[in-house]
Amino acid sequence: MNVNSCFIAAVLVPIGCAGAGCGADGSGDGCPDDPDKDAPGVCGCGVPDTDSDLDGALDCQESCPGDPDKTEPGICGCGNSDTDADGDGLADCVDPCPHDAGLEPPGGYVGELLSDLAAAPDLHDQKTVVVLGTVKTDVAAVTCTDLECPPEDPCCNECAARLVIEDGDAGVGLRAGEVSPVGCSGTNCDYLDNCQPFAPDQDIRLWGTFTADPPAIEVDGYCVP
Ligand SMILES: [Ca+2]
Ligand SMILES: [Ca+2]
Ligand SMILES: [Ca+2]
Repeated sequence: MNVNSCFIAAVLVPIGCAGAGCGADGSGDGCPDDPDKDAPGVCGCGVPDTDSDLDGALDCQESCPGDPDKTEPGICGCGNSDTDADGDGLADCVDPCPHDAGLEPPGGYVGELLSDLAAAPDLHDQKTVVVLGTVKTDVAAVTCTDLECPPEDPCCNECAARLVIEDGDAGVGLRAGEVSPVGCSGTNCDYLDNCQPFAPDQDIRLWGTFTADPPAIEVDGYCVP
């Protein structure tokens, strides 16, 4: 046996401490450079074994240490649920119509900004567009029959109104399509509540053919985003 190696071993191996956690320097500190740890633990020296969001996975073991419901970003990212509310296989965060299974804009979802349509209508003339906005009733354009209603039917009048979809300062009109009429119908008592299917102030995603003059969309389909 080599005399020198025997001497070194006798100096370096501390008495009463063996295995993980025993420092190579014989101090008993497995993490000599980490003042908070004596042993590597799960996360290793220099990284605390902390579970910040208390979901059972240590911060060093997961990609979403601040989201107690997720350990990986998944589709929607940390902090956002991957819920698929309508069960159509698309998570809500990537589903243009998250509440309507099977109802999607044509050709997948390609967003168009209403401001783009309003700023350059000729560029989009006769094209299929998909837009997101809020339905507004053009109150000035509301027309109602003006009948004398009998007491038993106080709201006998019929009303119609021009609808606009708005996003900030931009807005385009909605035009009646062949399939589903676009406009208000109801009575002069409650026409603003009877704007179906486009209730006033309802956020909506719709698609159809855009015409430039006047700026309007002939609606083919829509959903509540
Ligand atoms: Ca955690
Ligand atoms: Ca987590
Ligand atoms: Ca979905």
